[in-house]
Amino acid sequence: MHMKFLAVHPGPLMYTKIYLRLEPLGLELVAQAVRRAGHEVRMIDLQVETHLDYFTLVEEWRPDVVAFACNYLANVPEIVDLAKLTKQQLPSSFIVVGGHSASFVAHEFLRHGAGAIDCVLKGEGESAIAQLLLAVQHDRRAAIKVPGAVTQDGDGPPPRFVETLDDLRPARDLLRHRRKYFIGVLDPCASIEFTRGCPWDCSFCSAWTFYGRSYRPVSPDAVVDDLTRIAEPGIFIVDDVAFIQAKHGFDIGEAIARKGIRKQYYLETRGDVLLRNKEVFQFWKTLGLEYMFLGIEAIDEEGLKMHRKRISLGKNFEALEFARTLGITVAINLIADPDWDRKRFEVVRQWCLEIPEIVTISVNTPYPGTETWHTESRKVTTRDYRLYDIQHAVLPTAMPLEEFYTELVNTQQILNKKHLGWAALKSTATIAASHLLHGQTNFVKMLWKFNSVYNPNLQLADHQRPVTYEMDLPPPHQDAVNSKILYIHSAGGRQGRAIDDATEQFVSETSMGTSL
Ligand code: B12
Ligand code: SF4
Repeated sequence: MHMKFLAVHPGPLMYTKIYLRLEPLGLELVAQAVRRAGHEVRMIDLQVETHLDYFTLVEEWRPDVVAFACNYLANVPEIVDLAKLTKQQLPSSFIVVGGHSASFVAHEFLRHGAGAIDCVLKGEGESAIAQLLLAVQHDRRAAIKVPGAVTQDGDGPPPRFVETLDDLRPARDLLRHRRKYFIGVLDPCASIEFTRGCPWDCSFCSAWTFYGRSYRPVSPDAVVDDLTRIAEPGIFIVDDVAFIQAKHGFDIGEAIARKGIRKQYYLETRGDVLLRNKEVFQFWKTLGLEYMFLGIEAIDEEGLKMHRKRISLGKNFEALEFARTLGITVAINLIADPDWDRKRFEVVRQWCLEIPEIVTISVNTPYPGTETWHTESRKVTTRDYRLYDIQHAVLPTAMPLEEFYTELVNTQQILNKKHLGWAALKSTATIAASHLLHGQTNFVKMLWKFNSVYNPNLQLADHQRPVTYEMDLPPPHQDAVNSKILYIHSAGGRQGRAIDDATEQFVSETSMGTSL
């Protein structure tokens, strides 16, 4: 007997309101795994549809299972409230939540749900969802036997990896508003995955703790097969660090060239990977690479060390120099620390003005699932999930909070002055005109939105909102990594902390199925 499965992506975040809006690729994979198991599947993305649309769909279609994707902490309260209202509307429905953040705060989710959330499915969703649905059909209490499941009865076995990333294609056809997804001038834009996981271990990041420091490539054939089904001209490559393995990058590129596929690409990578694999990036420029994001994070050695980026400042600057020679748009990110004073912001502002790149600035935020969540000795000033979006200060600020936000937004304004509004339209006038002609308004609308989204008074007011759901604090644990409490998928083999040259060589040269 088949069931009706409704996959739901929550609403937009502060980030999404200005820079980009992307299709929920992970949820599409989960949806496809469910469809392959013979169930009827629908999907709704609340980044582009309303809560009213959602409740209307629930009322009319009456799904047996509602599955929410939660990659971001800031979405937790919204999902808990939606789950509660859904359970009232459809008491017999089974409600499950999955994704990065859901995996790291699984027990809290169940507690906030007060009975409305039946299960949190940790880890890679496509590996266990069909098994979970079998349990839901026959004996709901058996859900606890599914790998990765956390239910009101306790924790199931640890989550398992999918056997291969090659045999499942995302259910892209289930989204009703595909033209709403964009990043900058790549409008409309689809997303694709070339590899999964990251072998580095930056202290502020949870990519490696989620995937147990494994790193797995998708085969070039599978990538090309997926690409040929994508209608959009823009492609966001979702890999945390693109082209760590030069051979894999070349193989995919050559397969794309052979097929004659022409797209425009966006990717994210590290400075050291860029320098080591220059030819791959040069090759991809010829294939249509348009945008690159480099996680620079700090412009001083001390900052890089604090985030454990395992790269020197000199290398990062060298990487920037090289990126400029590629003739593509380069964006970088810097992490502002709440202890920054006015002088520090001023230094960063000057630096941002001197370089041609787009600079985004985030706020150092200990995030559940990261090492800093356990080791950050400063006490967090709030446990409101909605403020954990790396745009708000959740650690004590050295300056009064109001001044911190004023300085932060003034620094972020550099981006506005350099790259948004009229400045950007001048340099991208032809692109913008062509988008408008094709009815694509996402990019052009975004150019004028900065001031209405980034505003110190609004940031400050966000701290005053009543808080219904508060997250738990972690027990202080200075040795969180070695004790393995951080991992969702268990760490596959790599025990020590150091990434030495030999390991890097290994990561870059092994072509398939690396699991460290
Ligand atoms: C695209 C993206 C974004 C987009 C969001 C677009 C969108 N609509 O989702 C933007 C740019 C807005 C964004 C912002 C941020 N992001 Co982000 N983002 C990504 C990125 C690059 C790709 C996501 C993706 O499509 N992955 C591929 C799919 C296949 O994987 P997936 O979504 O994780 O889905 C799998 C599982 O999570 C699970 N799953 C997912 N949904 C569901 C649902 C159910 C029901 C089930 C059972 C399972 C399940 O199964 C899926 C298949 O295996 C990831 C990195 C990555 N490579 O995953 C980071 C990542 C998810 N982001 C992250 C972070 C930290 C952020 C930021 C906080 C800061 C930042 N680093 O930019 C902000 C959040 C802003 C805010 N206001 O809160 C972290 C993880 C967050 C966490 N919870 O621990 C990641 C892993 C990056 C990283 N290295 O730190 N991000
Ligand atoms: S910040 Fe980038 S390099 Fe560092 S662990 Fe996360 S994904 Fe890997």
